[in-house]
Amino acid sequence: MTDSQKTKFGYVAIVGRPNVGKSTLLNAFLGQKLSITCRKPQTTRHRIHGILTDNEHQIVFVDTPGIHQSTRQMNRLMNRAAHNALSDVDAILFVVESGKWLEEDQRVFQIIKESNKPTLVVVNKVDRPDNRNAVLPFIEQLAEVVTNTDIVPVSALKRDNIQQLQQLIYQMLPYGEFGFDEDDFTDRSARFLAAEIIREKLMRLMGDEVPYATAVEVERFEMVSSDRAEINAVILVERAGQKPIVLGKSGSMIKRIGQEARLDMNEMFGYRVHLELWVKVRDNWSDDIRALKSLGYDES
Ligand SMILES: Nc1nc2c(ncn2[C@@H]2O[C@H](COP(=O)(O)OP(=O)(O)OP(=O)(O)O)[C@@H](O)[C@H]2O)c(=O)[nH]1
Ligand SMILES: [Mg+2]
Repeated sequence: MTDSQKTKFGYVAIVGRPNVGKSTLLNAFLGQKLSITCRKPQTTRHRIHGILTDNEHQIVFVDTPGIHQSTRQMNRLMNRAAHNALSDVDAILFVVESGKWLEEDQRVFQIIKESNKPTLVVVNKVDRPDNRNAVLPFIEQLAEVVTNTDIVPVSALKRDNIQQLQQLIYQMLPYGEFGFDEDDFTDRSARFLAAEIIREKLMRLMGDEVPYATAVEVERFEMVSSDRAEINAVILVERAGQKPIVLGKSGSMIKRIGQEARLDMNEMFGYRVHLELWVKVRDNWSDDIRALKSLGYDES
């Protein structure tokens, strides 16, 4: 039990348009990988909590799907997950990409303003060689748009200025007792994290279209001894024609997905994992609200 006068505890949402580096930022705070990342947009589909604790502070970071415009059911649920995240938090990190203020950023900023929560603007990717000289002018321009809000340049990838950002977040946190165990680092189950790791490999290893038509369902996750788990997972695709693409030539693609996922799982869980993957066709799962709910996309 912590003393509520001495400790600070709060929820901090990480929001922004797709691909600005929100999940990379969460992982930088935690000093380890929790949330999956990819160079392609719309990688994060579910809200995920990452918990960071020191002697006096506990921050629950809420990583959210990038807010964007789309009418597909899954994308609507992803947007809703991001919106819902805002109503329950104590503060917001609004992540933008250095040198790139788009209409989508403006839209996200509007939503944040309406929430009336303490906000920091995080200008990410300042390490990119193509815009290093453009960082200062960008911040100056941004300051005219996001008035009365602190702007903090960082590189989530290189973990530059993350400590300083953390100090600023501490100032925004309310006093209160810790809400989680000091050893906890996420609210998500190993089962969920296993599915996400597989989805990351699909995003990273496959072409530009098929990954968006896939979902992952862990059907079995069993500790067969104290240091060994057996995991069976199904990769869902929307159309029969996508199945051979996920399998690859003589099964080479799914083999690689399985190998890379298993290595990440070994590291994340700290025990050995035996992983079996299958591919199944489930027609239009991404537009089928019932299928989406069973896959954990509905958070209302
Ligand atoms: N150069 C550079 N690249 C970065 C940085 N932060 C993130 N990236 C890259 O940007 C891409 C997107 O990163 P993510 O963390 O997946 O972005 P996101 O905002 O979570 O994206 P969604 O979940 O799709 O909304 C990845 O290729 C990252 O490696 C950074 O500080 N510098
Ligand atoms: Mg993400």
